[in-house]
Amino acid sequence: MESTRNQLIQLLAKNNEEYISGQVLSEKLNISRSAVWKHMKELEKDGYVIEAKSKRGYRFVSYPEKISENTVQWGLQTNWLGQKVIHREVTSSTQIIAHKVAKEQKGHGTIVIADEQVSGRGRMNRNWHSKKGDGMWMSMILQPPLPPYLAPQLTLLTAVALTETIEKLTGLTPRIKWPNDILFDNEKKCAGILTELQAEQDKIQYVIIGVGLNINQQKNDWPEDVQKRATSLQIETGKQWPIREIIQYFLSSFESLYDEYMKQGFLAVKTKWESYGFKIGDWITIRQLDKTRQAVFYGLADDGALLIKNEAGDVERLYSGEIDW
Ligand code: BT5
Repeated sequence: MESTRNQLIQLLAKNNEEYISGQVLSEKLNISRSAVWKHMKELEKDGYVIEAKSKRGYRFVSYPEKISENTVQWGLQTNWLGQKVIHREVTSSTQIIAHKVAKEQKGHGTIVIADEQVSGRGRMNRNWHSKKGDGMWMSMILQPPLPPYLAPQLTLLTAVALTETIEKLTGLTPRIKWPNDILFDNEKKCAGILTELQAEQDKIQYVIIGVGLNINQQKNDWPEDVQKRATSLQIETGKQWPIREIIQYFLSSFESLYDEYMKQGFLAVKTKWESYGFKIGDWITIRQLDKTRQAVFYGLADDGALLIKNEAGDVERLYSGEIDW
């Protein structure tokens, strides 16, 4: 059962910026008018700006910038992604919560967001530094009707949606380093993607896509080893950025690309990915398990594999590994 407070926020939010009378609110929520007034005072303490006019009622003028289940949904322009939001101020990792929710109730489109992760994780159990209030730390639960071997395409799709978001909102020119990093021409990384999968042999049960984007960090917010490789939107532009709006823009961008991908296949993603791909046409170093070798990076194959020309001149497809230069 939803709390009275949340129902109140939703009623006011649905009404956009129009007034809604205290009488109507008290009837809909089944509470007295003075209880409505007390709730309004509590909301104001949380940063909601509310206008109250006699004979007309109440209306929201603005929402607090801080992230919450309600503020993420206010003005969100998606059809299915983020229609359910789980928010934590502090958690170990949003991936862990998302796995638990997906196991219990599936929840295609549910997102989990945290202000801070104390054990944020990258690939291969590496650490992902996720300080309080400075970034977008989010996991999306998806149930794509796909065989498991196509799941890596979703990482590439996410990278495109994230890159488009950064480019559109900040005017920066981000690049994608195969398969999961977003960086700039200075080779500093501002975002990473972690795709985790629960699957049967030929069917995905669910995918959790974790996205970490550094937004308002300063260089000395990170330990030294991370400082060497990391950057944030604030460092690149010299400006603070509103996290809530970035989350909303990203969700819209992801949803429309995902819908297009489901209708038309990977080609729509591939073309966009290649327009942002880092070092296409250059010599790169490929690391797979304990083997390192050089090759020319050609681009993506039609299925999303990394297409390279090895030193013997043969073209190969790679499905895993890491690249460097
Ligand atoms: C990634 O791993 O880039 C995937 C990161 C995914 C993070 C999200 S946040 C929401 C969700 N919940 C989680 O717990 N995780 C996901 P990988 O390619 O393995 O990169 C990890 C490496 O990046 C580390 O070994 C560090 O060197 C570096 N690193 C750590 N924190 C960083 C940061 N905030 N910014 C840039 N680089 C960082």
